[in-house]
Amino acid sequence: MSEPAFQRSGLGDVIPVPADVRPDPAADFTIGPGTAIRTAPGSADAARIGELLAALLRPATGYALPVGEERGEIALLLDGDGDQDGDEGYRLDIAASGVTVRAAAPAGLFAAVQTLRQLLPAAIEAAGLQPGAWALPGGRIVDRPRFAYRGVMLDIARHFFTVDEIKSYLDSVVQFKINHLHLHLTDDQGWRLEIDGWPRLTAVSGGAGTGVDGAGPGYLTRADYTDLVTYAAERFVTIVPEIDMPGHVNAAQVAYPELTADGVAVAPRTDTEVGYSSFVAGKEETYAFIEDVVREVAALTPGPYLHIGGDEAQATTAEDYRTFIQRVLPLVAKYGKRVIGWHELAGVELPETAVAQYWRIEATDEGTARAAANGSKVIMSPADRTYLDMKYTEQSLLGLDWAGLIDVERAYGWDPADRLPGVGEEALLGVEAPLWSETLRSLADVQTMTYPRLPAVAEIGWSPRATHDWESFRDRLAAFAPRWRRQGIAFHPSPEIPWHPGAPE
Ligand code: IFG
Repeated sequence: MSEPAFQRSGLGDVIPVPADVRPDPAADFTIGPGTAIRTAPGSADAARIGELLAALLRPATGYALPVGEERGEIALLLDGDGDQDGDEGYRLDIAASGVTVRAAAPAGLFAAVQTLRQLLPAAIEAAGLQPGAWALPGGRIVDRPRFAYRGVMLDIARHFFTVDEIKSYLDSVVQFKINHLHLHLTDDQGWRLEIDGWPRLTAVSGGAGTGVDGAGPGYLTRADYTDLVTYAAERFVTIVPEIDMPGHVNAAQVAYPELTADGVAVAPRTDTEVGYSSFVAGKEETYAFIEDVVREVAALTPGPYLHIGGDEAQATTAEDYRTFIQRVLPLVAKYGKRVIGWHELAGVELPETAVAQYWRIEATDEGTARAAANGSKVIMSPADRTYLDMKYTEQSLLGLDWAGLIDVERAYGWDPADRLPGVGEEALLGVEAPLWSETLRSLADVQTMTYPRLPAVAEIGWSPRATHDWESFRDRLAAFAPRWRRQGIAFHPSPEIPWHPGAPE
């Protein structure tokens, strides 16, 4: 019986489960001291991905694992079939002679690297030398995503998280082929992105004492944000910045009283109430401010999306909400971005380029269904399934419970194409798991709420619907305990899962 850390993975023991798995037990490949990594000739992206793979394998194996274009038993090639593979698809062949990855685009090579990582024994995740036998199970995987948008959202307004914490979070989510990170940058309690020309947004509303219970001073400078966007792009993750409006704007109004109806500054808020603040739809100052913010955020964001929030605007009349959204939509387009908004936005006529993010728990939503019928895409984030800030059980110390308790099985047991009448497969851009930070104070808290439920949403977003199976997912998830322990991820050891032993407790 081999030590659990070297428990063999089957070729399909991957999360998200690959689309097509054909084991060939006679074709195992063992990475050895002389193994090299060969990358597609002339591709800087492939070379960079080769280096990322080598960096994952070198610490535990102690092998040199040189990366080059001439020779290598592990080959990362860009000669995939674009029609079959799409941007993120890949074909992975593991044979006794070596490993060949074929993809049409670099994102497919990166996806294959995440699969390869999971096919090696858990000990590969160790930061230091392990005795080894680095065997990969033989056979062929042909894989590609069901949905293009597979996201996670981090709320850095209620509680601020540093650039390093966000990078660490990114490193963990890409293992599960998550490819969008939505940053909730502004809310009632804090404004967390520096905006030229409006310095008080961060100087005042990103300063000491801001955040829920005054816990989270901090903000991203322009340079920080650019650093994050670059780091994410190198890992094929698109950053989606959110400036929430017309509600959830108390922090902006604390900094700039001209953004309130009577020009009188409002008090900072460190509680968790929602729905009490609103921009003034009838003031031109509002739109001058928003245009400056949109212009700057768009200029700093290479990704195609700018999220304008739009949720819980209880302090905005329906007429003012309509006026406001109809003024802001053209501003986002003017600066070259596609709008994403929480699904309340769909109460207003939307251009079909706009994306509605459904987040509630009701069985139906007329606005979202209408937007889908008009050609808009929908991101499915039903709070009763995907909100990572919901408690696992009543005993959970962290999190809220307004959308109900979400254990791992509940996070896994749904399908986005069945969630809302009128919003079928063809209307779905994908799925996203939001993590609100009212009750979170550390990266460990973020990890505890994220793992093991995000892998469930990641599998729903990537794997073919026909592969969806709770027992299979549960057993594949069990193998991540030793991996997450070695990675220092403070996951919630849910009793639903038969976690594998191994690695330092
Ligand atoms: N709803 C609010 C969030 C946050 C959340 C906590 C959305 C779109 C409840 N809006 O979810 O700001 O407070 O679960």
